[in-house]
Amino acid sequence: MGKLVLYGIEASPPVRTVLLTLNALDLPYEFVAVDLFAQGNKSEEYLKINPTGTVPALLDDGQAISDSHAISAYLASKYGKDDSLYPKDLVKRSVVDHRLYFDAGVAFERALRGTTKPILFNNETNVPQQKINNIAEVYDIVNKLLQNHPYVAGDNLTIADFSLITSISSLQAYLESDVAKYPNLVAWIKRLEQLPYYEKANGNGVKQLIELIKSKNITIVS
Ligand SMILES: N[C@@H](CCC(=O)N[C@@H](CS)C(=O)NCC(=O)O)C(=O)O
Repeated sequence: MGKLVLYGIEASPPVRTVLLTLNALDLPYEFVAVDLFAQGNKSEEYLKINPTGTVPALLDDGQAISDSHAISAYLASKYGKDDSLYPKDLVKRSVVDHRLYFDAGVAFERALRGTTKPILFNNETNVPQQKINNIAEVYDIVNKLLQNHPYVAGDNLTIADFSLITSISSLQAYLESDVAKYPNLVAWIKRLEQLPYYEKANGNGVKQLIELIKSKNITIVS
């Protein structure tokens, strides 16, 4: 097995997705901190590993892989004892991929990063109501995905759950998911919180990110 080095910061949701995958697969790894506030992700050295300058990035025996969704799919495919986290069956895989792309484009990028980046990096304190509506829309969609199944892509835990839980647990900083409105979503969050590695891989980082966001004293404006 190769030597795995994960670059990132624990507060970052996509970094936590990879931490969940690494822990689920029981893989040893080295963690290298990249300080986003000191532009560590824009250094020449880091851009050689991930040209988009975002965290996470992974080195597997020197081979660079970027984007949490791609990294998780790679790790599960290469090191999974079976294919349950990322199915080989093409139809089942397409369902997992759908949820991964939904996270990449909508839950993480539009709802979470679209709201958080101006607050943490541009000192913005006003959050337009429209952004909160985007978050509610994500909760509504994921609640629907969970209507007949315990996990977002069906009856088994997959890497799609890891991607969406890191975004959705972080989005609670702006909008707490109401059990009356989103019962399946809230039950799923509780289900994932039971994973033995949850606190270590996601819980700690979520707390750090939510505390950081709350320290900025944001106001929701219509
Ligand atoms: N789709 C990417 C998103 C990665 C991403 O946007 N990471 C953020 C931290 S949460 C980042 O590196 N931001 C720094 C920047 O944009 O300069 C993934 O899943 O890995």
